[in-house]
Amino acid sequence: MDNENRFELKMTRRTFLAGAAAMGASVSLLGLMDVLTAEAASRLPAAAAGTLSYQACPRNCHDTCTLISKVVDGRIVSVTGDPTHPITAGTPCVKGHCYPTWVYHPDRILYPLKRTGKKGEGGWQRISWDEAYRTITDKFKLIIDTDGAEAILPYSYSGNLGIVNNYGVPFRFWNKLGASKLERAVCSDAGKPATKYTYGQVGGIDPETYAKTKLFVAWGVNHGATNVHIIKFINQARDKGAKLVEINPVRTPLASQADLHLQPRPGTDAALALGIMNVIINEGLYDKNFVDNYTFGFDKLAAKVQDYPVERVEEITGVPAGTVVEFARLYATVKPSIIRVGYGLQRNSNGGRMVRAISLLPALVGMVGVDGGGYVYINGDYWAYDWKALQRPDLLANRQVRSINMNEIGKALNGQTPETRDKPVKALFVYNSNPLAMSTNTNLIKQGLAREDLFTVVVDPFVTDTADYADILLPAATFFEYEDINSDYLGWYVRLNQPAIPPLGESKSNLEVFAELASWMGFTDRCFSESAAEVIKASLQSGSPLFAGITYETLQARHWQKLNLATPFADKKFNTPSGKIEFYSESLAKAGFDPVAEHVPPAEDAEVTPALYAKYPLQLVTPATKYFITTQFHNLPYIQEIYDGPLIFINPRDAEARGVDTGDWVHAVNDRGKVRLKVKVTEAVQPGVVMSPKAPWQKLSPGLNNINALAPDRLGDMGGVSTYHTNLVQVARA
Ligand SMILES: Nc1nc2c(c(=O)[nH]1)N[C@H]1C(S)=C(S)[C@@H](COP(=O)(O)OP(=O)(O)OC[C@H]3O[C@@H](n4cnc5c(=O)[nH]c(N)nc54)[C@H](O)[C@@H]3O)O[C@H]1N2
Ligand SMILES: Nc1nc2c(c(=O)[nH]1)N[C@H]1C(S)=C(S)[C@@H](COP(=O)(O)OP(=O)(O)OC[C@H]3O[C@@H](n4cnc5c(=O)[nH]c(N)nc54)[C@H](O)[C@@H]3O)O[C@H]1N2
Ligand SMILES: [Mo]
Repeated sequence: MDNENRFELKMTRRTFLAGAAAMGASVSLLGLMDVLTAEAASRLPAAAAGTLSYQACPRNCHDTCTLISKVVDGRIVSVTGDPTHPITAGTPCVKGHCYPTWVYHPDRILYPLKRTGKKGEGGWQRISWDEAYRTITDKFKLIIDTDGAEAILPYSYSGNLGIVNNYGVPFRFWNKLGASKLERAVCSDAGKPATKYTYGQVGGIDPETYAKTKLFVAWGVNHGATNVHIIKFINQARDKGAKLVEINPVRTPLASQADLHLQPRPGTDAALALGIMNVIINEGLYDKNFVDNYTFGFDKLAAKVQDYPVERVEEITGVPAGTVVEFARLYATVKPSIIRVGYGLQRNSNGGRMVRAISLLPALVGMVGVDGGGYVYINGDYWAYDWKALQRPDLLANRQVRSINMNEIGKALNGQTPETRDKPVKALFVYNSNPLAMSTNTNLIKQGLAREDLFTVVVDPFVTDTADYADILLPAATFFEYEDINSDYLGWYVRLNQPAIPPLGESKSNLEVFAELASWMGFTDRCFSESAAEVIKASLQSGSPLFAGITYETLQARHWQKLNLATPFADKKFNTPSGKIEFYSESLAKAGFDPVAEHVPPAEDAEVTPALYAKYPLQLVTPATKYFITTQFHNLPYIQEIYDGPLIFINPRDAEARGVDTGDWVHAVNDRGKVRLKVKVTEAVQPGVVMSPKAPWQKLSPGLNNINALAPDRLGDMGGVSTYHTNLVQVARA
């Protein structure tokens, strides 16, 4: 069915007309389509034979590539990047190049399976879809009768960011069922409220405008791993003389090329930002006109920064006072400038406070609402979909259901949260996620998943670490096998995802799985029989001006479309209580924070927890690596060939003190767990800080444990966010 949308790039007008009729595309779009496809075709290297179709890479990634796959004799033979897309510009990342081997991986699950061995051991028997659905829905009905629907917990996050298959149809099912809600706060949820207190919205500037800047500040973001397609815009600016500053406890590849690299201790960036503002204000370098007209509470900020003289900032952050002054002067005088804040730093116990402090800087120097200048954290609130049509919250029918924070999944499965103490989770339904590899305190999760009285379903293309604990394992189709749309969370696009091939084996899209589960549950609502195309059409009908001119039909013709959005804040209007950018925020005060900004030390720290620090004196940060997207791709042969991990970066001083050298195996330990890692001695990290990337599979790692066995399940200061990087450990030779 989905395959009707297959589409040949080099089709003739006649074959196109037939195809357009099958797709229901409007004939008035023909002219436009011919022009665009001809342009795309002319720029594709030797793309001649084979059927081409367009995918929107649904991995959780800032870049969100538009891919073009070629099918010969029913098989995908190549995947490349759309050469006409400004961000993708013809090339996927190292992982995108591997997609054919991902789709046709011999380990793909192709049939529904039930577990035959013990939980965690694997051991599978093929069953029919009917048996799988009957087992799941019989169990769900029993649980609903005895414990209520809230005893069922869906667990999903970002394995696939499709609007239909992740954000849409599954929610309809859970709402209808009345299952517990999952608070999906692993990723960026502290930085969002933090930014909103300042600007009244989260959405920031277009990454394509980076090319126009004179100063680019990458603050807690690792472009070389997580934003590779964006580096070209930074380089375009640098070619015209722009300066690059990196602020990161780790010397990333881009930091090693930067004009200036500030290397604060993890969890100290609020103090750093306040120190920078101290210099800018006390030296009179701020934009007085902008501050007077468009900001609120400058006097309070001016008073607050007096607590952060550069000498004290050096003590807290480890950044030399002279470097703080040098950067402050640069930032106040070189314009236009951009601050790009990553998500890594807000995954700290004080991460919301850090983003709040940083977000004040652009306002101080008038870099808001200007072309080539500004602030960007995450642009997800430009996703102006019709969320009600997509997720159908009305199906909950006013039932109040409990909410469980995904960062506490281990505690929840073991009855260690207030919500689950008396009302245990009886069934867990995992899709688009691999919590046993990606979440925190994974030894506790393992203990929960091993519960004999827990019924677990996993839907995934592969037998992941989590899947080993499933009672029923369902084969997920990949995005090359179904239709969807995607949005970037950094770039400003809506993108179509066409199926290239039919689903392999008996695999199914999430849409199909949830629609069929609904039918087995006896749910007769019309929304459970909608096709992907119908869901897409409904989702685009929000009436938002951002989506003006973006329809299912135009996406069929053009594959991606830019949002109808101008420079944010060009009108200098802010959706805050004062209508201005708030240096002082009553809402922040009401939420229990300093109304301006403040540094509080991380929750695991020499000063705050001295006994813990005495045992575990190294701050471990566990950010992204270019080889994986969180847990995905670790199982691909090509990635395994080039993957250099599981590494731990350690400063020469700390290595010497422990008698270890590059290539040695060590254990990183704390009270939560023990992980075996390979040493890389490097000055990329300062003494007292170690780095080991997220998030290999446990079963593909030495010692059958990954770095998240050490990660704390404590929640951050804002938004219930995860705190992976507030993590003290000790390292010793294995
Ligand atoms: N140490 C450490 N750990 C971290 C982080 C960190 O900074 N440090 N970051 C955290 C963050 S920010 C995030 S967002 C999470 C991400 O973690 P997750 O949201 O779990 O994302 P992935 O690992 O990308 O993918 C999860 C699973 O989705 C499956 N999948 C892919 N496509 C489909 C599909 O079409 N259908 C179905 N049913 N399944 C599919 C994949 O095979 C994979 O097993 O990781 C977190 N983990
Ligand atoms: N290749 C690849 N790309 C990815 C992912 C992946 O796993 N691999 N993951 C995807 C996901 S889920 C997300 S959320 C994004 C994340 O995208 P980013 O925000 O770029 O990624 P992270 O790697 O989590 O963290 C970025 C940086 O924050 C730094 N950091 C940690 N603590 C602090 C601190 O206290 N202060 C400062 N200044 N810096 C700090 C780390 O050293 C790291 O270099 O990337 C997405 N893209
Ligand atoms: Mo994320």
